[in-house]
Amino acid sequence: MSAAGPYGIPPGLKAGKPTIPRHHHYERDHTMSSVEAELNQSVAYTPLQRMRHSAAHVMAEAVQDLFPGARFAIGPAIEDGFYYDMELPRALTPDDLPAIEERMRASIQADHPFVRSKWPHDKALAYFREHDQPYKVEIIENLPDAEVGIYQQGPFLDLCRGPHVERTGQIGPVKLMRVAGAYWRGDEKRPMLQRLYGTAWPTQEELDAYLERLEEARRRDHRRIGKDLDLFMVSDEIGAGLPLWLPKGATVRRLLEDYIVGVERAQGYQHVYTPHLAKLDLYKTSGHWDHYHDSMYPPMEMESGEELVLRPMNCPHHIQIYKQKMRSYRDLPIRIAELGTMYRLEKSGELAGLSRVRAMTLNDAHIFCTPEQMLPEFIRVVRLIQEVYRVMGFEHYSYRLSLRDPNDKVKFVDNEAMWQQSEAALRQALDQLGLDYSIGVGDAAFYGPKLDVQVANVLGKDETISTVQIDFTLPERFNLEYIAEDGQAHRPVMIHRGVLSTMERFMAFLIENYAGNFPVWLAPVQAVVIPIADRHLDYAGQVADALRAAGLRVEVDSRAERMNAKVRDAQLQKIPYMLVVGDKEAASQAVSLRLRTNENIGAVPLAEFVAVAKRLNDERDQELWPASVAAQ
Ligand code: TSB
Ligand code: ZN
Repeated sequence: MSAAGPYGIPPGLKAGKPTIPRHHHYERDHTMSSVEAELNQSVAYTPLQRMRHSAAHVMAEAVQDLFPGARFAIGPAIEDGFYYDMELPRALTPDDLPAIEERMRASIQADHPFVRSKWPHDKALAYFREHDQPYKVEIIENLPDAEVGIYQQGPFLDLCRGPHVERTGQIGPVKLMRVAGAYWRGDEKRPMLQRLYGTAWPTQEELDAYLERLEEARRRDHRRIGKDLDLFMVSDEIGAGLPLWLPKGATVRRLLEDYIVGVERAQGYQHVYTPHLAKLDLYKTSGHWDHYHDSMYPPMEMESGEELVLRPMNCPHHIQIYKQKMRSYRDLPIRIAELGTMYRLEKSGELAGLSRVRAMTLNDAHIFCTPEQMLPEFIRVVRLIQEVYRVMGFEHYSYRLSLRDPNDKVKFVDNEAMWQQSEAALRQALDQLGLDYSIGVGDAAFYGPKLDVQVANVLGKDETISTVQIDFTLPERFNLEYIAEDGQAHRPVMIHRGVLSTMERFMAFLIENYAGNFPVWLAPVQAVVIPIADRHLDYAGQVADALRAAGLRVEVDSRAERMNAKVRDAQLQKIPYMLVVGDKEAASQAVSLRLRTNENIGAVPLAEFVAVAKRLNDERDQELWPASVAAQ
């Protein structure tokens, strides 16, 4: 298994270096786009990055030519391409891109050499001042060196350490992608610049393949599919990161919740409901306020002086339930589960559709157990995760052992012995399971290490779905106890675990994983009955009733549209089954079955269709229709 993702998207396509339109119209700098990074990374450039960095200069040359007075900031190579941040006399639109591209091609055609020189600090300052390039001036002012690097190709001269290709003719096929806003030096208080993104590849085939991958990613993007299939929405009037689940998305969510709650019940979990708010003091005791403060909504002060917070995690609530009674070793393990709603103040630039939100419901549970039970309980959780992934048909995922960063005493509790002990326990469990895993230093929870299950989204970005965490910290902080066989009070261990992740992130991943083609059991509408003429409406109603009686979700398309249009619409909605009914079908109590894949199965007796669809549904089968059930 690998985290490379099921879409053939190379690890290169990462969020933060986006090449796909986003909802936010300004970019946050996640990686190497700071001025310092650009100036320092020259050494690290691969030949491809060097070529792309040269393409950025050629793009700036074209912009300078088309927009006299343009001021340039920085223009690095990034994953899959390059950008340049610029201040222009007017805002660029997508319509501007072809003209800029054309000038770039002319420069590439002209095969200008990239001429490198070193200028004394003063000379460079004077030059860029004279040419009204304040951003370059600011960069030079911050450079300690006595000399600065200058590169010139054709008419364009730039402050740069390089390296570059030798001649513009060595730049492969280029394409400009889009323009976004970006603050100078990533600082909201500095000017907003225009960031023009482009890509360049050694060959046209590679460029085409890249654009095709992007197109496929766009087709699978859960934000787009979520809209097309009416699954969820966001509203400016509600707020960023606060998604609304529409009826169809809510149907899928409820099915997932029913499924996971059933599985958990069978495994001895007890489900609870607890409030989304608690006193701030609770989170001071737990350590959230000290270590997780940045992700918490500010406290609300009551008239009584009491301070309440929206909970960022459910653990302290479940701990109170554990503490409600004196517990004996005979009661353990106690597995308290909840579809627990929680709120995290994620940074606005990091919000992404459903996959990173601020209001979310976690398929959460906390297992309270004896130290001896910890290993077997941990292993049971991992097996549960594997079983759920099998049912979901997930193939591409990987395990990450998430450890603390020993130098970070702010994000992680400072307790050397605790970390040693919990990491050793986790590694022992992983060895016993025989799992391959990577290590994420700094990815632990503040209270303990985790095993995270990682998938890749369509943007190629790695994200965590399931998580299993060993915690010796919170039992200590909340003074948890059980009476052991020796009659003495002992400290239990806590395992925090999420199997489906939050319903939000899970839904985002499901949509992208299936490209919106939910398996039969999860499809919001499983079948649409399509009467050929109005006189078939009665029979269509009977067909729908038969499906509903079998627990299937069905709609009748009684619109005055042509049959083909109805079939096409049902396919666009990715409804698994289209049941066309006319005179023949009505007379023989049959349906003419067409699949969303456009495969035409033909006439199937109604009773048989219902039986097969019900079986696929009830067994949560991934198969759309068994090949063995053909037309009669
Ligand atoms: C498992 N206390 C534990 C719990 O008991 C906990 O909250 N762990 S967590 O912080 O790792 O979050 C659990 C899961 O929620 C993550 O693995 C991730 O899949 C999901 N998640 C975290 N933050 C977000 C977010 N902002 N939007 C959507 N899902 C999120
Ligand atoms: Zn927890």
